[in-house]
Amino acid sequence: MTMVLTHLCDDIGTIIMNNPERLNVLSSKMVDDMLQALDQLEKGRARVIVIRAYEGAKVWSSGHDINELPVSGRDPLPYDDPLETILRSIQASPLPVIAMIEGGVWGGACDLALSCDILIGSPGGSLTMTPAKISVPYNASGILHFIGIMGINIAKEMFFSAEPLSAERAEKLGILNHLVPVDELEHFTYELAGKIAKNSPLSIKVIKEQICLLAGAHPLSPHTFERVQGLRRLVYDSSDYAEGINAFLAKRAPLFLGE
Ligand code: LCV
Repeated sequence: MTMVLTHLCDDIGTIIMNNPERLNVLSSKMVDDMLQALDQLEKGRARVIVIRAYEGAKVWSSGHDINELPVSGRDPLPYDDPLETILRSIQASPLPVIAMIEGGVWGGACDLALSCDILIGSPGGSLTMTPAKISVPYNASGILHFIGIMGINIAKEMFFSAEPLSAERAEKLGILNHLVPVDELEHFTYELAGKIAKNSPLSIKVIKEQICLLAGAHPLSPHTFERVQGLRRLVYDSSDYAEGINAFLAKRAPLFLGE
């Protein structure tokens, strides 16, 4: 039985985490189903993806399946851990991914939400980082991810206290892009997704990867610099680039073909 529901409508793909009994725990089965859904949408007509929980969820996701944490002596979050795999897949997806968040987000599910490109939450929701609660060391890529998004002091408070960070405070800190009343959350999310879906997929794909490459603020290796230049050339050499300009000048909606 699949743990996720997948929809595609008006070029917007939706992945619904759908395991109420276990509060959308990110078990290896849930992650496998999410990876399959992501792959299917990326290969299809989707131009943007929304990741959400089932309607009315009090918990968006309760994080890594504690039952699947390895017994002592082994790294609880190795590179090939299912949770780490879905985080990298979302970050590397050529499509913009929006996290539509209602309810509580726990542990590794916070990293999942933060791996999305845009986060939209509602009052009453929260983000709780739990490693210190279950004596997990977390991992370098995850910690760097938190520092990059929220800064060192807030990351320390989240990891050290394991206390919920309210959606209201997360929005003030810029962790959430938008805070929307829960009864408007779906409409707001899909309205924004629709606007993104109308823009050039090639330009968005290339800008997303450039942001990812440059966000680490590490000195640029020659490889990274050349990769960035090559990505940009992909777009300004494309017919979509000409179409975007011609459509604007002709005062008509652009028809992007992704090439
Ligand atoms: C397995 C679960 C889970 C769960 N695993 O409902 O970030 S790290 O490093 O910490 C990383 C390793 C990680 O992500 O670790 C997991 C972090 N997540 C948590 O610590 C959250 C653990 N869950 C809870 O604190 C509670 O379930 C919350 C507060 C989310 C909801 O509480 P509530 O009373 O509403 P239950 O606790 O009764 O949960 C319903 C069922 O889901 C299971 C839980 O064991 C229970 O199963 P049973 O009905 O069989 O007792 N469950 C919830 N979270 N992460 N199983």
